[in-house]
Amino acid sequence: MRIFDTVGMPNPLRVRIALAEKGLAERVEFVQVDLAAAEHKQPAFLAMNPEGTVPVLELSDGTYISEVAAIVEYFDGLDGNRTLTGESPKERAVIHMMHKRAEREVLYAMGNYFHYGTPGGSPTLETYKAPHWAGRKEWGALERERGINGMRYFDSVLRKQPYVAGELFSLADISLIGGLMFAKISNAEIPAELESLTAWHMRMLERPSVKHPA
Ligand SMILES: N[C@@H](CCC(=O)N[C@@H](CS)C(=O)NCC(=O)O)C(=O)O
Repeated sequence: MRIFDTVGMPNPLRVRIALAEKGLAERVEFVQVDLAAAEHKQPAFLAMNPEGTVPVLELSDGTYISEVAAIVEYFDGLDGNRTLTGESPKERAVIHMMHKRAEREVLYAMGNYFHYGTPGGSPTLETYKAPHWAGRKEWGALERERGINGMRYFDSVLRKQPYVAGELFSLADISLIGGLMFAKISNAEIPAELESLTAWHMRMLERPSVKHPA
């Protein structure tokens, strides 16, 4: 299996954390994609993933799987022990819901802030991100606010339970970790009063799969 990936970016990191959690790093070869040069917006890459984003998983039969959640779902099912995406219908549904909230309210919000409200990745990459749109900076700033509100929501969740989806670490935690990484590279730190979110984040940063992702 191959993963088209860019080291240091939050979405590929989510898959690398999942691989470390599952002990599957050895089964995967990583192929680096140059985001700064917009390699992922060229026809050869778009044929694998029309969204033009990393990561993309290539299976040995030529199937391409994009979307972090779909890739994690695949790896989590390989050993018949779904530790990241849940076993029972209820576990699977709650993890899916909380993962979507983390993705939408923090990761995508802060990702939009990064691309539209800050200088972003590189001038070449940002050419693909509507550079001439007059309202881009204002929208980026609104997305930052949305991301901070998302942090407030997760602080309230983590006041009551140890992990984002309940009692166990899951894909939902991985997605929130990715969101906070986007916040960090955009200089949108967690507000100091969000103590439960901050404590959870410190704990996550010490977790072996997060400290040493694949
Ligand atoms: N929905 C996608 C998002 C992937 C994504 O946005 N990846 C970023 C890297 S962190 C990317 O490729 N950005 C380049 C761009 O948007 O042009 C997923 O879950 O895999």
